[in-house]
Amino acid sequence: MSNIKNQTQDLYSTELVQDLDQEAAATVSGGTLYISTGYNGSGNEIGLGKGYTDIGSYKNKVSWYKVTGYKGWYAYTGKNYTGQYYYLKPGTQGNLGGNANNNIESVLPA
Ligand SMILES: [Ca+2]
Repeated sequence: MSNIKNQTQDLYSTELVQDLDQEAAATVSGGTLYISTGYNGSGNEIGLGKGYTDIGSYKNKVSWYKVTGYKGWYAYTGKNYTGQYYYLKPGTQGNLGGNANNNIESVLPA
């Protein structure tokens, strides 16, 4: 539904990933941030493999996240990695509460 989703799918379908050695491939595939517009992964969901200065149609709608792999992510209340930010620890998932809920506009791998 968005450019973000198309870019993420391209990242994982590209032959370049298949050419990487296993360790590098694990790094690529392990750095995904999943976000959804509803609590507990409900609503629209997307997986992001890199930072976005503007999360497009998900902007100010994200209510849940999941971080796979070993890298954390920063979620910002403003575009271009500005405003208040939250550190999302690797291997965790949860609903966003308080000021974070429906307030994220950009995301960046740690
Ligand atoms: Ca929401």
